[in-house]
Order: sequence, then C-alpha cells, then structure tokens
Amino acid sequence: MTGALLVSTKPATMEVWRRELLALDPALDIRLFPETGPVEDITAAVTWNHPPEDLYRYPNLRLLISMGAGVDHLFRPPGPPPGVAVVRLVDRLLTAAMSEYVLLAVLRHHRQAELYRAQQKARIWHELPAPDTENTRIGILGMGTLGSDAARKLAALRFKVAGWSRTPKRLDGIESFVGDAEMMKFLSRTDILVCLLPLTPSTRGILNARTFAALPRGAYVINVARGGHLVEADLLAALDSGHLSGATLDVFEIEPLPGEHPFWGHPKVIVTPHAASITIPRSVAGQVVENLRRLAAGEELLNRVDVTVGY
Ligand code: NDP
Ligand code: OXD
Repeated sequence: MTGALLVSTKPATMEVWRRELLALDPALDIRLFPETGPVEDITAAVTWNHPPEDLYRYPNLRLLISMGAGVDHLFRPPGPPPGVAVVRLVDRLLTAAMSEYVLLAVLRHHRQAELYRAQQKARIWHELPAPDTENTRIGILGMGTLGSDAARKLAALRFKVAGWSRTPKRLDGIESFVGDAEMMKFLSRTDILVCLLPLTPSTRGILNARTFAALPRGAYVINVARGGHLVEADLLAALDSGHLSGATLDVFEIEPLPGEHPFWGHPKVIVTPHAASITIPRSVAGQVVENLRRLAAGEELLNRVDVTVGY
C-alpha cells in the first residue's frame, strides 16, 4: 500500500483491527483515529460510524472500507467524498451469524417458545397446537448476501420461503418477487417478514403502516437490517391493535435504544442490541489487506459498493 490506512471505530476495537491487519501485512502504516498524523498521508480508511464530514479532510483518500456489511454510515450527509471508491465486507462468519439469528427468531416465534416459557413459570402442563412448518410462509426483504443465505437455510427447514429484491433471483425452492410492482403480492403471502435490506433513500421507512396492513392478520416481523427501515409508531400501533402478533428487533433508529423507549417493556417485542452479526476483525482482515493491495496495483476491488444506489 502507498500511504497510510486510517482506522476508526470504538477505541478498544481499533487496537484489535491494528493487530489483525499488521499480522497479515507488517509493512502497513496504520493510524488510529484521531491520531491521523499529516492528513496528506491517508490514502485509505476502514471505518464504522465515523463522522462523515471528517473524511473530506484527507486530500489523498482513494478508498473507503466499511467495517461491516452495511454502508449506510458512509452515506450519511455529506456522503463519501466524490471520486473515492467504497467497499464493504462480505464474510463467511458474518453471513453465518446473521442466518443463526434469523433462524433463532423465526423458530422462537414458530415454536411458541415465549408461551411455553410463561407456562413453565406458572407450572402449567399444556400442549399448544403443533406448528405447521410446511404451511408457514416466510418473506425476506432483501435477497443479497445475507437474505439469500437465511432464505436457503429456512427453506432447508421446510418453511415456504420467498424473497423480495430489485432484480429477480433464482434459488431452488424459493419464490422471487421483484420491485414495487410485486411488493403487495409478496406481503400478502407472508406470515413472518424478515428485513435484510440495505438502508438507502428507497428503503428508509419501508416497514410502515401500509406494509403491515398488507401482511395477514397475526403476522410476525423481524428487523435485523437498520432501525431506519422501521416506522416505530406504526409497528407499535399494529402490535397493539392485534394485527401483528409480535416483533424481534435488533436495530433501532436511535442506538443504544433509549431507556424509556416503549420497545423495552413491550410484551410482544424482543429487543437485542444490534448484535445479530458482529464483524470479527480476524475473519475479515484478509479482504481488507487484499483490497489495499488491489488499490495500489490498480486492480478491480472486492465487494465494491455502487455509490449511485448506496449499497
Ligand atoms: P446486499 O447488498 O448483499 O443485499 C441487499 C439486498 O437488498 C439485495 O438483494 C438488493 O436487491 C435488495 N435491495 C436493495 N434495495 C432494494 C430496493 N429498493 N428494493 C428491493 N430490493 C432492494 O446486503 P447484505 O445482504 O450483505 O446486507 C443487508 C443489510 O443487513 C446491510 O446493509 C446491513 O444494513 C444489515 N446488517 C445488519 C447486521 C446486524 O448485526 N443487525 C449485520 C450485518 C448487516 P438486488 O439483489 O436486486 O440488488
Ligand atoms: C453491519 C452491521 O452492517 O454490523 O455489518 O450492522
């Protein structure tokens, strides 16, 4: 690599990144934010929730690497500096962890785990109706790296799985719905809705009153993508009216979720702290180092983001 790599995230995590990157390429010149040295030195940056306007201070910046699968943090105003390439992480462990979370949330709902737990607490021996897996319809918004992996694993459990995306998908046993024109048809056949979309201007607020009304009564919602996809008041209204049976939420408009937020104590909501799939620096350092090499060699970058659509 020519120039220096800026690393920016929580202080304790930055040290781990430095160690893992240097283990693969000891020649790297790594600067941990805010100790950047001369701003002219920085040619690439690997960041998570970095102040977006700060990235305009480095005149020689050529590559921005998201420390996660999502890149919405890089597109907050003013967005990535013009002419700077943006890449994200695609990683076996990150993908597997997300599918584990989605399967856990689906199965916990499907197998009535909360109800059985409540019965246990009350010492009630009562068999609930058997779940009908082959007739339970799961719909996944976003059929990219994460959505398609979760879809395949849910289909392997014999759920009826469909996905919704911008472009058609051909996956064995998984129905594909495309674009706004097919959104309502997709929702009307969905008992459990999983959101795995990137947050962009087209997907912000997509989990709203209209979407919920199009789902069958009793449907369940799982949002593991971004808090900005969800109109929180609309979800609360749909839960409280009984139209939706519950929700599992890992991501929120404001993180950490404020202590007084109604989701915390809501009997139909399960909250986790944006922990569905956490980037493991050791697992992804190789692709970061490889992209730095490609940048220096003028080769095509891995996992490049289309800055015109924002994912
Ligand atoms: P990808 O970019 O691989 O996939 C995105 C999918 O969304 C694609 O199928 C794409 O369609 C579809 N899509 C995008 N915009 C639209 C639209 N307007 N209408 C219909 N479909 C659309 O992303 P990943 O699967 O890797 O990740 C998804 C998101 O998951 C990340 O952006 C991130 O926000 C979130 N995430 C959350 C984590 C957590 O811990 N909670 C961890 C990691 C990621 P097409 O295929 O046609 O392009
Ligand atoms: C990611 C995330 O996008 O952790 O990778 O949310």
